[in-house]
Amino acid sequence: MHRDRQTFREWTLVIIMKTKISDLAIFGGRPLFTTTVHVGRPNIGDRQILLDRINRILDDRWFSNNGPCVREFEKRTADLLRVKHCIAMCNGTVALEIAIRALEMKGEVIVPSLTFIATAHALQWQEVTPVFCDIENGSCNIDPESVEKMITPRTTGIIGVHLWGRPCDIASLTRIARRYGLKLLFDAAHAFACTYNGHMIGNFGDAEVLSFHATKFVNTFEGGAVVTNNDDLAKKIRLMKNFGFSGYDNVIYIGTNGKMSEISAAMGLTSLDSLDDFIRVNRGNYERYEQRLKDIPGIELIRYDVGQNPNYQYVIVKVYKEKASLSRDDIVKTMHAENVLVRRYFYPGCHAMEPYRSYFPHAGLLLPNTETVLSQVVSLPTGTSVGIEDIDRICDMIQFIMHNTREIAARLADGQQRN
Ligand code: T4K
Repeated sequence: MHRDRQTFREWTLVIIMKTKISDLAIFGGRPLFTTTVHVGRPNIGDRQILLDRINRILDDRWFSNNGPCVREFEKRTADLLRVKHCIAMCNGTVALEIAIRALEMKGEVIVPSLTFIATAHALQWQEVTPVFCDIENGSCNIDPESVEKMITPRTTGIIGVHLWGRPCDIASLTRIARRYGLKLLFDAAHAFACTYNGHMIGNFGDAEVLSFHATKFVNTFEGGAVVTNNDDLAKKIRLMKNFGFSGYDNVIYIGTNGKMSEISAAMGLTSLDSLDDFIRVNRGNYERYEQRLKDIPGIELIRYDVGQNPNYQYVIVKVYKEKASLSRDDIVKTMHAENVLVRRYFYPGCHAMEPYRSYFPHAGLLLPNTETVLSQVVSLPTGTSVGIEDIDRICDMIQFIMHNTREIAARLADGQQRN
């Protein structure tokens, strides 16, 4: 891991102090980094151990269909999360689709709009209508009060999302689901290895869905899983992800191909080996951002609750335009010019993307908190490819931008940016 960070720094570091507005790359200055600094660079773990695993896969000529690496990855994940069943899949979206189908969600299912589009698409793909509810102002997670308001006779379920790895209000959602007889699924794509009131995420609702995409805290290149304590549901999901095969030549259920490959599982096992290192690095990065950004007016870092054992995979700041005198989008544009590819996760919200935008053109009116937060959030680079020195430079730049917002805004309004 140390080598990954070293290589990254050698490639990217050009020390440029910004002292005047014209030093900003957007106005013609030299960019702060010579190559792009990304949000979501994959964590790699120990390269040699990964290559050894891959060599074994090649020697054994067993590449897929519930091979030894997948079985080990499922066992280690289930043990870590202290959950009975982990069914590994080819990605988190297919895991969501299969879980939705296995739970027999139909009609309408309530989801927050502030999530990655896959949460909504997985429903629509199963011809279930996603009904978008609002988020809580403080936590930015699904608001149980808003959920309750959206329930109709057609509602069959709720999907809660642990956005940016911070657990949503599981207790209230569980109460609502029980009261109305609804299925409860959690999209835990961001929350691998996190806890909720001392219990591992993965144990709540009817099932929880994980993503092991390259950008995730633990990755399998592409991958996902459903985790559940329900034996019957686990059995059904296992069949569904393998065409419904129950032994040779015997199909007993409609299914699809949701299997994880051996090479993916090898990467997942290597990620699991380094899990504590990933958390340590992520936490160090987050704390550095926290320390460096705390006194900068107009922005606020969204804090993790240390008691919930976060994985610190996302570092998110909110920009308050009223205080900053510069919009979030102009800040993003200015940082992109410096080769810092911050992201607006998850602008513009699922309700503002197709096909939902056309289906429910006025959905935004019912989502005031979501609309506000969507105009404020910026996701900053972190993970094992980002060094503390990189973070210091990014923070110096943010500080410079935030101290010169009026002049930057005026120049942008004047069309002075470099194209
Ligand atoms: N639910 C939630 C809440 C999710 O966030 C996701 C996935 C899912 C469900 C679905 O799970 P999967 O089916 O994906 O397993 C990225 C990911 O593609 C997506 O998986 C992830 N959420 C989402 C948060 O982020 P984009 O559209 O931002 O991807 P992209 O290509 O712009 O990459 C993001 C950044 O990562 C870039 O700055 C480049 C960097 N990157 C990316 C890849 C793939 C790398 O440095 N190396 C890489 O290999 O969606």
